[in-house]
Amino acid sequence: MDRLSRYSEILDTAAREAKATPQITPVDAAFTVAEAYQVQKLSVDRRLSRGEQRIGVKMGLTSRAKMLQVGVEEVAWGRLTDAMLVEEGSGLSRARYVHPRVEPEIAFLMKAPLAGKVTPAAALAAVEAIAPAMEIIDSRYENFKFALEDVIADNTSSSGLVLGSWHDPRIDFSNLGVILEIDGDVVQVGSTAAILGHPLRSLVAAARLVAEAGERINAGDIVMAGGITAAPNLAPGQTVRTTIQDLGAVMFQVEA
Ligand code: OOG
Ligand code: MG
Repeated sequence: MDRLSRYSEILDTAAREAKATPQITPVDAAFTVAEAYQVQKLSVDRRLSRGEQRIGVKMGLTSRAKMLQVGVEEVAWGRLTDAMLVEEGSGLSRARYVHPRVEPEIAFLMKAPLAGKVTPAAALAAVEAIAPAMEIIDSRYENFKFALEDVIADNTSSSGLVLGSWHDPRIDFSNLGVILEIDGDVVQVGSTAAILGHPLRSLVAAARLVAEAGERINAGDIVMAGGITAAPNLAPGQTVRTTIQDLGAVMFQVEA
């Protein structure tokens, strides 16, 4: 097995067994971003070969708060599958994750394909609807520590997403207030403007980055725009809720 396939197997196994694995970059200084995206594809292909379906893509590290939290200052993308969907209002099992965190996000539902260099207007025209959302991220690396190449190889920590109700995308969603509550306490506040100044810029970047990998965003895809605030840790017993101005709330519970 070649080196990249071996990394993909290690990361896929770490995700399936919810057991942390050492970072790649400290022992493989030659590991590049391009190789990391190949590892990501190989590891997601393993999931698809087990029957999971591709449902879209996610953008990561699109806000200052997120970049500062993990010390990586580069936007990255990852692949979403149906196995990551967590039903809104339901409970998720803490035991299935290594050290999960939650991020308030905004999700796009696409009605037309998008790829390459596109304008914000063209990106918006391809959007069917927007929803308040949360992403559950779970780095497969020990202590949630990684360099850019590591986190890309690890599918940018993707492990779950929760979607709220869909809204007409023609509303102005450039600067909507965002509140993240755990057990009724407000733990993070922010604005959708934290996402690259406007969430649409994240979709524009997604179209470009996905095309660089020879792929595209398809009609019917979900695109997660990226965390708006720093991501708090999840623990059993918590009720987690994100409310976005004009878009409503989305919630889940953490079970053992
Ligand atoms: C990397 C993934 C970041 C986001 O929305 O910024 C991400 C991580 O923090 O583990 O999903
Ligand atoms: Mg995210």
